[in-house]
Amino acid sequence: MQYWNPTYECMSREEMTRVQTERLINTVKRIYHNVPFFRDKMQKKGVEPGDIKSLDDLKKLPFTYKQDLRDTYPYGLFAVPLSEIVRIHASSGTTGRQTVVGYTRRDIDTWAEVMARTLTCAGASKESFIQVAYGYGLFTGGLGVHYGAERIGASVIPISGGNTKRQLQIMKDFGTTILACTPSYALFMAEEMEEAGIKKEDLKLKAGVFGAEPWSENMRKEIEERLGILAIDIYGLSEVIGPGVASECPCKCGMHIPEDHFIPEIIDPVTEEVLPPGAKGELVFTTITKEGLPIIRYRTRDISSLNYEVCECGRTSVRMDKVSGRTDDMLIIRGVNVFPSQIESVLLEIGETAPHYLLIVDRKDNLDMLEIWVEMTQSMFSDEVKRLEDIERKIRKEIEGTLGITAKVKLVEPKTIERSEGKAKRVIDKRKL
Ligand code: DLL
Repeated sequence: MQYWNPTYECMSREEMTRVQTERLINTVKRIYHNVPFFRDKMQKKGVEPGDIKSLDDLKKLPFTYKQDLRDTYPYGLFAVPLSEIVRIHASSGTTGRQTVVGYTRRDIDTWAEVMARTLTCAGASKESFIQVAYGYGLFTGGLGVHYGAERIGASVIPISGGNTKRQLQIMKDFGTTILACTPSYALFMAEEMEEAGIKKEDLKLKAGVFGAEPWSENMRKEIEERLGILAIDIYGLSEVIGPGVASECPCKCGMHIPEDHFIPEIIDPVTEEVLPPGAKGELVFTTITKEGLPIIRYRTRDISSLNYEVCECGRTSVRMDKVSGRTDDMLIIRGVNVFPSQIESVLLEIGETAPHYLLIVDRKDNLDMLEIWVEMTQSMFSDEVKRLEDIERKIRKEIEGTLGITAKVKLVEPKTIERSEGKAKRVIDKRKL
């Protein structure tokens, strides 16, 4: 098994607790003195830096919300003078102001370190050719993977997202061995590849590091088969650092968190109580080495659980389960909580359609209606109407059986659902309009 930094990745729990405690105490002191917004929050809660003596004291600290970053836009939560900031990123979000994040030189170094661990998990080495098809720019995906890949000494192909034909040409000609992009874009590339007559055997591709959006086990299977690779789930968010917050290893049984930099917790999003290992809830992160924008108990809204058992790969770091949805984009349809990923799972399980779908939620006569558009494959397109109706019925029954909701299923022509080169848009909720 390959590790990037075995000292930390395979550290004993006692030693890790010692490292984390010391770093947490320092972070809280620093943020209390340097960020008035956070000092106010602590004072309102009646907590002082001196109260934080162990990891158990973490729960005494106030939470940080995305709204806090918006309220202090753009630089209000930065903990160093702006002259120390060497990079700024931002996440667009769907509503409200952008969330702005800043990095010091050391933060960029930390980011390269955690991304080097992530890429090593996927088998990357000095010999690898890493095609970075995440977007470069304010989004953290492109540059985050880029710096990690350079840290390893791999050859980086900084192509950014888009222009799929060119992506495939370069993948073939330059001998790309690792692909980095969103899972939906990977699937789109596989589709275009088949159309362009490129076979997976024509490529040197061995693995992919896919993340930035939720995806199911079935989607993984589909990508792995069609591209002939190992597909690894990688997780991250700009507020914590970007990609590099967690990554699967080849065992594919949860994503390892570099705990010497980020402390995770799982809480009940309603009662805000900290939940035990294994319990599903909202993921919360505290950064313990970041300088520019250290963040305490950040509410990610992502739903996951934590597993502290030592992994078969030998890493001792805690693993977070695949993100199963978000507390906020969870759809509630006639009182039933529905995550788009659950519907995706059903569609891929049935496997007769193309893996592209769109959920349209509307309200008619005070009743929620769910319509699922699923794309036909090219071969289905020439099928008899009766067979198509059978497939629609099958999907409807399966959704009803597993999720307990009725939906209208509509098979649409190949290529009608808009493709994304970044994060896929899977839901149109007309009820909000
Ligand atoms: O998406 C960082 C990233 C870039 C991660 C490239 C992985 C690869 P943001 O734009 O701030 O940052 O969006 C963060 O995306 O809170 C999750 O809801 C979602 N997300 C990220 N990775 C995954 C994943 C980047 N592997 C938000 N599975 C997070 C599910 C993910 N959701």
